[in-house]
Order: sequence, then C-alpha cells, then structure tokens
Amino acid sequence: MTSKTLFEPSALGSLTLSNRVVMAPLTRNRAGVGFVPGDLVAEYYAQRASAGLIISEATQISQQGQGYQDTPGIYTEAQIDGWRKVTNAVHAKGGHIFLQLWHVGRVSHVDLQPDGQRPVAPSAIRAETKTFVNNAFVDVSAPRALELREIAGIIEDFRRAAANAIAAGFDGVEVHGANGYLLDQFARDGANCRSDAYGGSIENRARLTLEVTAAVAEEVGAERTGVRISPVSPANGISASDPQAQFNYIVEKLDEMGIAYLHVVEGATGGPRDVAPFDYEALRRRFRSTYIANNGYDLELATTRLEHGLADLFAFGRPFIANPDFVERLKVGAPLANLDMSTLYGGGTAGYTDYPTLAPAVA
Ligand code: 8OZ
Repeated sequence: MTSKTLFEPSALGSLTLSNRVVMAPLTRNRAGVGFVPGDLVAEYYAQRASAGLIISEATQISQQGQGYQDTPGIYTEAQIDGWRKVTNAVHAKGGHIFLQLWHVGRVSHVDLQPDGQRPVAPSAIRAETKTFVNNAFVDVSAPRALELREIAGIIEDFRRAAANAIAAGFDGVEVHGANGYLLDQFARDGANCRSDAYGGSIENRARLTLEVTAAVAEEVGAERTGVRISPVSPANGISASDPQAQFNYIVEKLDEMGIAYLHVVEGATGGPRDVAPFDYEALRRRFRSTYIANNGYDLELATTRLEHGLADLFAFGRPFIANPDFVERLKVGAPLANLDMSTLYGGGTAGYTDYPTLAPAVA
C-alpha cells in the first residue's frame, strides 16, 4: 500500500488542490451594510488560503434564507462585488474557495425576515434552538409551513445564488444540506410532517435537497457542485427516525448527478462523533467522487481514514479560527492556539484577523 498523506496535492473536479486539508464553513457574522462581505472578510480568508480548499461561511441565497445577524448574502450586486474581493484575495495566495449556499428555513427570527414575516419551514413546527439577532442569543420565531407553490421559487433562489457565486469568482459552490437548516428540515422527519410530494416517504423528503442540487449543478456544472450533510447531528433541534435509510438514498441520487463532492459532518456538529450509530462507510460506498470527512478529526485519525480509502479530503473548522496557518502547524506538529469564544460571532478584527501565524524559526 502506498502511504498517503494529507499534505499531498489532490484533485477535486477539474481543480488541483495543494493538500487534502479543507477549511470547513464557519459562521463569523462580519458582513457589512447590505450583508456585503468587505475587505476585512477578504483579509481573513486570504490569511487561511494555504488550506487545500476553503469552504466559505454559510451565505444566504435570499433575505428569507437568513437566520442570524450580519451573515453575508449572495443575492445582490453589492454582495457579488464584495465576494469578488474575497475570491481574488484567496486566488492571489494560490488557494481555492467554494461558497456555501444557505437557506436557514425555520432557524430564523421575524426581525430578519422580509416585512417581519414568520420564517418558512416544511411544517409549522418551531425549532428548539436559538439564533443570534440584535446582538443577543434568542429563541427562533415560530415558522409557517411553505405552500407547495412556493417551493419552485426557493429552488430558483438557490440556482441564481449559485450563478452569482461563479460570477463572484468562486471555484464552486456547496449546497448546505446539513445542521437542521431548510434542506435538512425537509429531509428529516422530526421537522417535516407534510403530506404532499415533499413529505412522508424517504423519496419525498429527499426531493428538495435533490431538486436544489440538480438546479445548482445544471447552472454551474456538476464538477463545481458539492453537498454537505449531517445525518445524525442534532444541530438546531433537528431529529430523524431513519437517518441511515434517508441519507443512503440521498447519497445514491447525488452520486447519479456526478457532483464534485459529498461533505459529511460525522456525528454531532462540533461535538461528539459517536452521538448516534451511523454507518458512514455505507455513504462512502454509494458515492464515487470525492468524500470530504468532517468533525473532530486529528492528524492521526484523518491519515488512517485516508489510507483505508474511507475519505479523500478532511475538513477542519475550529482550528482554522485561531490558526490561520493551520495546515503548516498540522504538518510540523506545532501547538495550536486556542480560539476566543467571546469574539466568535460578530465584531471586527479582534479574534478574526489578528490571530498570528507561527513565528519563523530562528536560524
Ligand atoms: C454556528 C452559528 C451559526 C450558524 C451551521 C451555519 O451550523 C451554521 C452556523 C454555525 O451550519
């Protein structure tokens, strides 16, 4: 067996990534007026461009898709122009970056919704979770169930946002199907009790994720489309009675579309990997293209999984916040800086662009 390492180049679609380390999407709430990412955001991502691939923070595809204050969008010209600064800065450093397309569904608040309306969801079931709005963590608002005739418009919002991302210079897009947001709300029966074509059976609950992904892939190319899922994560109060069957099916259909990658949050997002039994190898077997594994990996576990052919790329989230040169630190076994929780969501440069790289070795 040839030994593989995380620090060798790897193909993704038509791209060649400089290593197998992916910066996972991380919400940081630093967009400016009009939910436009500015120069500060460009600096932050450029500092982290040594990742083989950066996946941007979750980015709303419409105002209705927003659930937290100061998260960036990808549905206005100003937002596209803002993101172009980011992609230029990352590319100038030799990096690659995908944009994560996001609709929060019921994880929102009336203060963020158009005309103060209720957030939308598959069913009118309020999530047991909080959002960050008006500089405070508060309960999410009670949602209303989407009408069947509204769904095509949401798919079109995803499609247009994907086109906008490519116009902004992104190398591709990731459909956010994880963590209890809109697509996950449809997929998992704890949030979906519809009786139309988008609820009930496994096929029906998968429909929105698959239709959105098909529309996005048609728009920007399957080789520039990825999907993130989190089959057993309880994030944002989501639950399912049959996650293995549900996600085996979704992944089989995603494989047929020939998309660039499948990105799997294994276990509880940002928490224990063994939160519930789940056979991730069953997903791997069903998906021929790139498998990005995420959640609680260290170098040893990632290398073992890579060598056993269980994943191709490994996404790390939190370590990238306080370690802009995380790839280098992982490679040389340098200690990792700890992140400051108080500056995680919102604010300016503090705890965002001011984390130092390793000091150069003294000769
Ligand atoms: C943390 C805070 C707010 C949003 C996710 C987009 O969990 C998020 C998120 C994470 O996918």
